[in-house]
Amino acid sequence: MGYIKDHFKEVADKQSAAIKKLIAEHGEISLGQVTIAQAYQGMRGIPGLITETSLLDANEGIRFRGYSIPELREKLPKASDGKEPCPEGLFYLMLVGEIPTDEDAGHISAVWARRSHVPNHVFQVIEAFPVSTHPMTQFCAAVLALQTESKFAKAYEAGISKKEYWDYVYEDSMTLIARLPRIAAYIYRRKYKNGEHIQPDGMLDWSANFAHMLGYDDDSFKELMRLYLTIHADHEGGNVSAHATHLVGSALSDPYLCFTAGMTGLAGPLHGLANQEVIRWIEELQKDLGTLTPSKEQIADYIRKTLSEGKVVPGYGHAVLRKTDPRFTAQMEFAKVHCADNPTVQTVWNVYEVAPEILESTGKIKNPWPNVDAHSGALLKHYGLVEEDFYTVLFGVSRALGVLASLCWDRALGFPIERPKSMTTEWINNYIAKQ
Ligand code: AMX
Repeated sequence: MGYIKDHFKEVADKQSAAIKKLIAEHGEISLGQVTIAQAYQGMRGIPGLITETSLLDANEGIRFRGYSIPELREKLPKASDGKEPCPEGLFYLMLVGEIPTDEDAGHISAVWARRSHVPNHVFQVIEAFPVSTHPMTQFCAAVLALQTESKFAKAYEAGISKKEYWDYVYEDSMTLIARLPRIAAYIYRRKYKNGEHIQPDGMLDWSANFAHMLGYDDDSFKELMRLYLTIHADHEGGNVSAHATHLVGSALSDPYLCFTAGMTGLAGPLHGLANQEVIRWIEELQKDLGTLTPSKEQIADYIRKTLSEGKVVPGYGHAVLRKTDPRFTAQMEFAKVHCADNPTVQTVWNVYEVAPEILESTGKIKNPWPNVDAHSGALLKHYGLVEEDFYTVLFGVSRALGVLASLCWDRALGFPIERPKSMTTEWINNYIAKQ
């Protein structure tokens, strides 16, 4: 375990010193101005957060430590039987900023396998919910229940130095990530498979073991999980799940509490729940038109109908992105190789052909292109994982990698409690009057 943690500390200490110097020398440089409109409209475009793990370019999409998704698919270590990147390698990259060797990624895989045992009371908490409870609610509650295991919370109570925070946050993050697949699979098998649970296989990598515990042992589904859990991991710092995790962490809440906050945000339909919404929208479209492969004209009419009912077309639009999401493209490429004949996949592609023009023509949608959620449901359905209520949990398991790597950085860099200034509309009116 030691060498990756030591290496992280080495890299973080260097960065911390560089940041101190940067603030001392350039701290007064303005990053831009904040307008009244931005304060009312979701703080869009206000540069106010530092997140080291990834950076989003409005046109190119996400880059993790400078690497685009196609580059990650090429450069990150693969499982011995696979071609897709392993999320273990992406976690290493986000944490230390370097592409890992096979050995580094294998090491993380082994640590996660070793720490994957979930204490019994967590299952009891899950079992206390009616089976009908949404999987994201069960997931958030289970992560919260796991908080009893927090080394950071115990160490803080015992009175540790600020300099040691990062160490315990790192340990908690590694343990939490290790346990998430088992928790998620438990919720899945409880809700949809009569509680017939599947024991973990310690010989498999993190994603393949997750696929196995869910009940899908097909090699190409394991590959899909590796890709899925890699591309959903991080999307810089301002999105709801990343920002919520970071914000709660700034109060020195432990990683379990922080990640729960991130996940309750991911559960919203404008964020992570969109993957569930997309596939429902597509299936309703297929049902309404009585065919699995409606024509482009029929799809266009259906999109117009959705808009006229005052609803969003799920899977389209983004607060920052202004082009097709490369995470959509990566899934499309995967589908072309593994399931190009699937009618729902083809319908996703046909929606892609017609939706942008129609959305653009409304004149108000800033980004008419598909985001990550526009494709994932069709792929999961293809492999038989048909229970779309569960899709956001898959997203959440992946998102842990980015937000927890970032949380390690937050504590290693000694970031303070976050507390932006808020105003009342009365204050704004007085301010305008004084101009
Ligand atoms: N369908 C219909 N209308 C849309 C739309 C869509 N896909 N995307 C944006 N709009 C509308 C907005 O509702 C808003 O309308 P209003 O002025 O009447 O309130 C207007 O266009 C301007 O919005 P915007 O600036 O383009 O978007 P935003 O930054 O406010 O919101 C997002 C971004 C993602 C919430 C929005 O595009 C949306 O609701 N998309 C559908 C849901 C979705 O796919 N979410 C997943 C995003 C990725 C993720 O986090 N997983």
